Amino acid sequence: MKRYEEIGKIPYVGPNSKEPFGFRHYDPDEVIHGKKMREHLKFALSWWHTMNYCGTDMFGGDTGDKSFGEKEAMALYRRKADVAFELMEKLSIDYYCFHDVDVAPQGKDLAESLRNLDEMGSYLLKKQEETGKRLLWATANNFGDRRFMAGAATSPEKDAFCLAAAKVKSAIDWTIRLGGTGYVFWGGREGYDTLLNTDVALELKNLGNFLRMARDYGRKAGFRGDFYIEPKPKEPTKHQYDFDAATCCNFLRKEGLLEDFRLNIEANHATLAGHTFQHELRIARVNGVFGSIDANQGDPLLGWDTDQFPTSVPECALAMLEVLLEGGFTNGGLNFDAKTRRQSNTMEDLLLSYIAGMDAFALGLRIAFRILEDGRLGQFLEERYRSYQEGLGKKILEGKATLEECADYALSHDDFLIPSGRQEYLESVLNDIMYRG
Ligand code: XUL
Ligand code: CO
Repeated sequence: MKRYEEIGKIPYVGPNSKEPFGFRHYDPDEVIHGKKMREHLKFALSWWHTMNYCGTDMFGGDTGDKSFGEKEAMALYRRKADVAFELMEKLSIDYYCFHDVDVAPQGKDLAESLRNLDEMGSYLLKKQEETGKRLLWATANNFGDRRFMAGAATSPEKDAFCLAAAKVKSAIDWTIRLGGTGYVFWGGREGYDTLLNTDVALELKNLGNFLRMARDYGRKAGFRGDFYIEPKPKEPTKHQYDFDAATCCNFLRKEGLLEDFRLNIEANHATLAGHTFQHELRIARVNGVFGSIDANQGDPLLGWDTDQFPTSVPECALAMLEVLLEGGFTNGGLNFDAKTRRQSNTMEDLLLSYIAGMDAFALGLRIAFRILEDGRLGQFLEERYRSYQEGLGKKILEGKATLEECADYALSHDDFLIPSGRQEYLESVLNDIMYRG
């Protein structure tokens, strides 16, 4: 196999090729239904996993090396930025996402950390101008530092709340300067491990206060993109406040934040919550808050957030179907919140993992279009709910019928059969469309 240094731009090689450093399904400039694949998919590189994660786990340290031979902190972060943009170029990825601490080293105090972020932010801006790559979204890491051990916005200590505010303020500033179209709040340690030491009402109130402050600041500073919260049920805390899409919708509605906030749905977070990825996307969609995707997959046999590169084609296809039914991405995109396995510890593995994930989603996109073109699944749904298309059914659906009216109707229509749901048939239709023998 070729070495990283010998690999240039990854070409589209088509489905029959065996070239490991080639795309079998992602042909970035191919136009499908009026849009280039790269515009349908809006792939983004996740800085934290890609540029910083070196394979460490609970039982052992790094297995990889992302120091690129640099010793001094700022030089190292500049070098990481060069490599990140080089990777995006090689992989035909147009966007990236980062936490403040991913792109700039921590200083001896907050002021120095913010100065480092300013310096690196300017460097990223220069790289963007040189390459045409863009920021999809940024966020602040308000969970790693020990001062956030009891949460950030939901910490029992207001100093932690304010430290988080300072970090979010400058991360929003840099989102604006870098032209990012999203700003993410993943709950980090916003949750609890035991009610014996937790005032849930106060913490939730402050979470709302925090998000409102951030929204007000961002809008005042000129941010026109979407704010996102990212549902996750557990890990690191036993009970994360942003459990799943439905919980997040309730919270946003209660706090009056639905105008400005949408959801960033992550596949592995969905399965940790006992849902499918498609379910979470659907719940976000039907509540009008679908925003962006953190693409990855979990392992059904492991009960934690393994953040694997997504390679399950059926899952990617059904996720892309939701995206297409939504009319495509607007401000959001597909961020690979995914890391290479501990044993996949080389730069070549980084390329191979992105290729695997991007190809799975590209194939998913192609299949999703085929599902729509085929029409059988759509027709079945239409037929199944036909009784709501006219007469009393239509009135019910429009919210215009009364309980008395329905009760009267039932008196002369209580002898009816529900048609079969045909689940197995529909699953075989999906197989027909996906696998063409
Ligand atoms: C953690 C996670 C985060 C967010 C950004 O599980 O998904 O990386 O996406 O903070
Ligand atoms: Co995520």
